Amino acid sequence: MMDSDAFFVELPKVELHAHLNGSLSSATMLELKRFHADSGLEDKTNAFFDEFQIGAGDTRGLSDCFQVFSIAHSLTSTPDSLALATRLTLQEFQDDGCCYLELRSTPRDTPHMTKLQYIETIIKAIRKASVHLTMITTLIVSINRNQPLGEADEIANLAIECFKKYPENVVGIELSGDPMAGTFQSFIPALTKARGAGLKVTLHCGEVCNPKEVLEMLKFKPERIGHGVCIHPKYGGTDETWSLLCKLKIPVEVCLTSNVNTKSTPDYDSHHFQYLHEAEIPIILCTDDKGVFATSLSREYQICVKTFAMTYSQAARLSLNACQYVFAHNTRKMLNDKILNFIEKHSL
Ligand code: 6MZ
Repeated sequence: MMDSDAFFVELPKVELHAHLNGSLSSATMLELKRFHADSGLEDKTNAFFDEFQIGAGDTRGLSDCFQVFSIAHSLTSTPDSLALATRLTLQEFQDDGCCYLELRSTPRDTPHMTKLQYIETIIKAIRKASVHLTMITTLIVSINRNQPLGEADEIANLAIECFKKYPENVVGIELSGDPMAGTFQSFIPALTKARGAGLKVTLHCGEVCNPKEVLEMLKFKPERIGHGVCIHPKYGGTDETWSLLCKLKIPVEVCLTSNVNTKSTPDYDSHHFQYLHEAEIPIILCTDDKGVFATSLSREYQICVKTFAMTYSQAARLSLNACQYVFAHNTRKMLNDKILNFIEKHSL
């Protein structure tokens, strides 16, 4: 049997919850800084570059975490730097053994591009990279709940436009951003419109304690939810939120290190993963922001196996199960076969 690091890298995995600007590794950030310097663009990151990563013992929590993304944003404000960030990040996910990536990102107007150009730049970078990568990548368009409602509506319209124009690239829409900002209710019209046009929906749900909102979100029946920390009564949910999730069995994108480092959960041992697992709620292990939290998907699998005393076979089946929930339906069989091949090859 190969060593643990190699096993979890080689295991074909699907990544379904990765924010582009949170996924920039230190190496990618340095490359982007060099690119900025070579292009003669102003670089405002010098003073606070070291603050981009939030490690386990960091004093900063979830609410502080939303400030660090502006560091990445300042390095992805032109079409060329955004394309470079996308290309390097895709390569890193493939090098870590991902066979399918659903990348998500929030379109921004910058002095150098409009929101539409932002989305199209990422799509073009994905298409270009797919010529030499074996990993399949699709895009989920993000709405930040901190933005004014008009902006959410504009982004939903752009997501629909791009979904029609690039159906093989754009697969979904999601709601993220500081969970203390805005209300889910106010985003329902924009999300419903996108869903009506055929986009799949995933929502950051229960990242902080707010049972009323969790109920509203579950009743909306998104195709998947992200985090799902405060749903079980032990974690700030209620009997009603938990029993509804158990009834609907909405797949949860679980981000272990993100939850620990932002202190949504005190440590790995007490992570709600075990409750979801026991209740047979579908789980997809994900990284969230692999750059900010200095992690990788193979590392998340390793942590999961170590923390919850799982076998390699159970870990491989977690990956196999996850591929049923990818938004690009037409890739499911191919992904399933790829992971099954790995399982058979290693007699798991
Ligand atoms: C909620 C998060 C997040 O979109 O610019 N984002 N939203 N909870 C989290 N948990 C830690 N991590 C990242 O990537 C950065 C954006 O993703 C969302 C935030 O809106 C952040 O600004 P993009 O590529």
